Amino acid sequence: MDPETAPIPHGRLALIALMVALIGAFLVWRYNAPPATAPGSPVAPAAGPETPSAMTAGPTASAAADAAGTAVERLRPEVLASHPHDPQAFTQGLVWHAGQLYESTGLNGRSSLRRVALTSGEVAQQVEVPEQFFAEGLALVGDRLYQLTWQSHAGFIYDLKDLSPEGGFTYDGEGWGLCYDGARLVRSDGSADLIFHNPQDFAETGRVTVTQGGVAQERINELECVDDAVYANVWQTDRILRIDPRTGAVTAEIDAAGLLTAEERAAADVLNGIAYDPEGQRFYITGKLWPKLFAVRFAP
Ligand SMILES: [Ca+2]
Repeated sequence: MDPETAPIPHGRLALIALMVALIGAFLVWRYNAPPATAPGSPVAPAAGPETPSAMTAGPTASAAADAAGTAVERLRPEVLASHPHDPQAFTQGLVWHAGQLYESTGLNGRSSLRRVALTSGEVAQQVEVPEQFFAEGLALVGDRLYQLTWQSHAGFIYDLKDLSPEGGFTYDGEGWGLCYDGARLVRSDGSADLIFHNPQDFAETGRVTVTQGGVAQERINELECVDDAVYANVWQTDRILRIDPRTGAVTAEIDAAGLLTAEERAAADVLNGIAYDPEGQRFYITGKLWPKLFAVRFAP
């Protein structure tokens, strides 16, 4: 007789049946137990490339606040018009004032401050920044323009009307974006922080970490202060965040992908540059080496 078909003794059959029943009961108990972390928890968002350190972040008070009702609006730019933009301008700062744009461009040897005609994109006036500096964010305080530099811990001040130099200031850390909220200058440094400065002496007066769902949002770049909010480009992404600067919480996320054609995109660098026109109630957005600048509204 083939050993595989030999009859199993009755007692052994009962033992096997008991073991199968016990294993089955264990499996039913194990897989019906609630998991340690509920799926869809606000502390486990999809990670973007800009949030490498955020993957290990645990639940925080702001995550609870977000879950409690600080909904993040999802917005898209609604294009009102597009205008030419100098494709050689490595845009690092953008400001609208009285119908003209003021632009800070980066790269060593190519850094500048410009006054730019809005609709034609023509550079009406340009001041070169010494080549040892890599110019960054730009903000208007009264009738003076403040310009950051990337890693030189130094900034420049210019007269708004003729872009003549008016001195400078120093600061710790890197300079990325800059805006003025009417009382404070707000700086980004490539981290997830917004850093506040007194415009009189550029002394640091405080800082807040930008978070979305409790997760720190790294690589905050060009900034624009609008009413009680701060808008920020996130470096190397098409995301623009609207931030509550009192708490650092992101209140809206704008997906600005798709503004350039694939052909335009191939020759351009990343989205960077936000200015706000309160009279026309519109934003102007562009990017590093972008051939176009867009007048937009942010809409659902
Ligand atoms: Ca700006």
